[in-house]
Amino acid sequence: MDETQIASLLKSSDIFPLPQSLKLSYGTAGFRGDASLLDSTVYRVGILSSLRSLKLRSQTIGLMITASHNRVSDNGIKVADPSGGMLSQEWEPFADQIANASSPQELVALIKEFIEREEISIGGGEEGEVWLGRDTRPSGESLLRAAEIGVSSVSGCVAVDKGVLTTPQLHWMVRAKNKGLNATEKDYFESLSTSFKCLIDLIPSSGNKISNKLVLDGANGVGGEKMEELLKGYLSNLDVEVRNTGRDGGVLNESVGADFVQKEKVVPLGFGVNDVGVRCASFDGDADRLVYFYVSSNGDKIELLDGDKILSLFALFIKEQLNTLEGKLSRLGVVQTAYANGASTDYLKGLGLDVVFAKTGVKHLHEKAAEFDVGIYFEANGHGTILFSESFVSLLVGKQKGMSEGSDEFNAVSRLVAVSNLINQAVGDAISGLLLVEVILQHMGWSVQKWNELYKDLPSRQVKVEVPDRTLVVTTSEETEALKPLGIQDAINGEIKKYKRGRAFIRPSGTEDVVRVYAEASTQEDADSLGDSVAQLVKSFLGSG
Ligand code: G16
Repeated sequence: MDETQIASLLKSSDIFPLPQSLKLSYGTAGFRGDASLLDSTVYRVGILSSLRSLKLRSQTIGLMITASHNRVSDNGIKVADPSGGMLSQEWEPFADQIANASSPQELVALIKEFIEREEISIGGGEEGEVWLGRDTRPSGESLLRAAEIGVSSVSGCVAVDKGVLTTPQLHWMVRAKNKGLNATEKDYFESLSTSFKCLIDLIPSSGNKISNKLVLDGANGVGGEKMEELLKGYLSNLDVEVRNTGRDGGVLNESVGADFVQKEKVVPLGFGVNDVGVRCASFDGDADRLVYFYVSSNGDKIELLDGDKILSLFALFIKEQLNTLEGKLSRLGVVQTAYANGASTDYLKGLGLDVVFAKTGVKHLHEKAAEFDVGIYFEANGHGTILFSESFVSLLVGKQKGMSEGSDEFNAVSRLVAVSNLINQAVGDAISGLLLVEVILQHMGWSVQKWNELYKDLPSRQVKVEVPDRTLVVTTSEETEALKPLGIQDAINGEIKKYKRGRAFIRPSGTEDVVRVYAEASTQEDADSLGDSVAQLVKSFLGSG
């Protein structure tokens, strides 16, 4: 790194001093916090993204300004690697270090040491490119400017502002760009709508017809807006009414959206007694999570179809197509986390599927799903997708050439290839997930109620506990047991034993300043009581926040 580069970094980092006593951690999905404190963090992640692009031979990196399901006054950053997946976990410690560097001099020293270790060359004609996107948070625009300054403070690197996008759109575009494909937002919409129409055309004419009507809760965020664009420009025949678009004064994620609906299991704002029985869906604030629900008879309760149910529907459909093909061509596997409802895991195992578990965070699930030819992963909160290995898709396309057109086998291959184009291969995507759910329900001739009957969820409860220091909770790799504070797991086990089909665990959130408690039991009363007593244990071991 030459003197000009050092001077440029010192100068630009002077504009964005680290707020006093701010301690940041990369967390489950990037940095998050109160938006007013994040200028320096976003600027520094801009630098990191440029270095990553230089390291990976000028491939494009994505940087998304969003705090997803968190409140509107928060913001954050997610980084997309060239594959469209999350930033390699190997770079997270460096992200933590630079985000917490207390002075421009320390920041430059850390960068110097890192680029030497990683053999990244700056200033010798190498070029880097970072695509920036943001959600609809009011703080997004100025944070995006900080990111731009960070990116361009590294010699040879440019930032390209892609405007307001959903997180999965940016990941999709980055992936497409690095594969040499068309990578605009229009290409994204065209790819989704073409593969969706192809799947609709492949629906057997003999099946049940179901109501097309869907009501979508857009969380007052970017997802509702983008869904409307898709409907207007590409899929005008789809009967989707979008509510909570943010245009009518509603606040992002406040009593609306996938996180609210899934955690609280209540009707979001804007929905009620007039929607009883209708198929409804919710996106989260940056549209990477999707859940379905329907309002039950009294108008204030919902039946929730969470990520586990979406996973089960997808698994069933994919398995049906694979079974139609002659010979065993692929390894199909599913990935869940400790939050997966026990009944869903039993159901999936009952289908004869390989079920594996990963730590919370799509970066962990994605990695495991990529080990299969077709890997389906979902978190109960609605974040997930289906990964198709490229070699498997090529094998399918090759085999299809020898099949007679219109045969069951031929159609099964066409469906699998269309699904691989419809469902976002980069990351969980509420829009593409919704389109796939819709087409599978049409294919099966199933109402949302019929889909819900695949299995009955065990009653569960989630509690957030505010404590002075959540990092004191340390768990095993699958997060099912707490190793620290010492003694807490024995106390939790003591509570679990009191309930039939009792299961509970605690873990520190990686996106909010809370310890999360999950409890499950054979009745709702028991799940509530187990959740409350474990929350009490957390308070007594860690103190109240
Ligand atoms: C992010 C991650 C998800 C994770 C969620 C909650 O979601 O992408 O994989 O499940 O945070 O994480 P935690 O329990 O650690 O707070 P999002 O939609 O907020 O980006």
